[in-house]
Amino acid sequence: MIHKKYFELKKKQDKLLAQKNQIDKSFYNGIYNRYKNPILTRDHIPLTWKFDLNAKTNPYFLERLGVNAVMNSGAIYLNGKYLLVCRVEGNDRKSFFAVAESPNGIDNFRFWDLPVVLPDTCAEETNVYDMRLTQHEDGWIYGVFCSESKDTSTNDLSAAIAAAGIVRTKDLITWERLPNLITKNSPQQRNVCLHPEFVNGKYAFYTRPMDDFINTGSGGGIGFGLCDDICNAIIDEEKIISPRIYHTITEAKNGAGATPIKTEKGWLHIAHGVRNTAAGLRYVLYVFVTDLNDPTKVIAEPSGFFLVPLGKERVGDVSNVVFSNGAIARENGDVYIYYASSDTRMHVATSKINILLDYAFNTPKDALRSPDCVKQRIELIKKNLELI
Ligand code: M1P
Repeated sequence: MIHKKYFELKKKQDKLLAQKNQIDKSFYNGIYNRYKNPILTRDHIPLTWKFDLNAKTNPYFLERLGVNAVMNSGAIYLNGKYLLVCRVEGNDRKSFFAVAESPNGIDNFRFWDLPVVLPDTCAEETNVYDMRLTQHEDGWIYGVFCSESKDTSTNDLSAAIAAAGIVRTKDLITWERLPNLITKNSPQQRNVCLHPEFVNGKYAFYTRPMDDFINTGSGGGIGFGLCDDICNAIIDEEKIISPRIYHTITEAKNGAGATPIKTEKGWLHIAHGVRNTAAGLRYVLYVFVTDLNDPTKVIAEPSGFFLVPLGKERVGDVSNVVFSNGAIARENGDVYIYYASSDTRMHVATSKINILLDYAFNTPKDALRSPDCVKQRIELIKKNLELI
């Protein structure tokens, strides 16, 4: 017999899942819309994933397997649905992937009945998270994610090794696991993303070389590398295309975010940059565009951040963080940018390709020094004063 508390909680959850989302009109920058509600939180997790519903075996209706957070989600538009492959983190700190779908990309996200089951091919793998989905021109949908294992070469209990795991699928239901990416010159990798097209006949990856699990060390930024065989992916050489720069939003580290979007003017990237503060690391999103024929060549680099945590978004398990590893661009030019706030919940921001390109190409570049930045601003103000 099902415990009666289930029906009470289910009614409450159904109401939450059916809630319409609305543009938050208190925010305006002309570049994108923010929305009033997060699109996915731990309260959206099906009750069947957390409770034993049976009144006999769970007479007090206790949560048996709690869920802590829903965050960093890959995104794809498939068969008329907006699909997110979410990072769901259990109370046990282990993450797993789960697909949530929405009819319109901004609300009514519902998880599929069961979480994703990836082939368990790596005995030492302890945690998996942050999948980037790429609809590749070879016909497969690839998922590239962080595969984390314990670093057994040291006595430090927290030491870990991050590698890029690779899976592929046609339907997000059945997944084939391929060997992890090997980057010959980088001991660790996180935030790796597969480019949607072949480059010089090869598979192309955006990488994030790291010496260490947390600190990138000599890792200079977002890298780019080619490999011949996706079933045995080895990158001999990585070229840094979006470097870390002193006193900018990428000073501490940065990483590829959503799979780049192909536009008539170039590949549009939504990445994350990290700086250090007295209150800890601050993660923001930024944008750059690369050449259609040479994805290693940056052709637009607006200064500063694109999107930052605001209001309630600023607080969570890892506060002062926004992180995106998925966006959907529709044929009509609509863009849905999925981002997590403070490693706790998922949100959407919406824009249009032409607006994002205008932002990317017409926002001045970071002038890198206060005297030059103020000159940029005075130039803008003077032009405006002539108009008023
Ligand atoms: O806690 C913030 C983010 O930290 C990591 O990102 P990065 O490798 O750039 O530091 C990731 O673990 C990410 O999941 C997390 O959101």
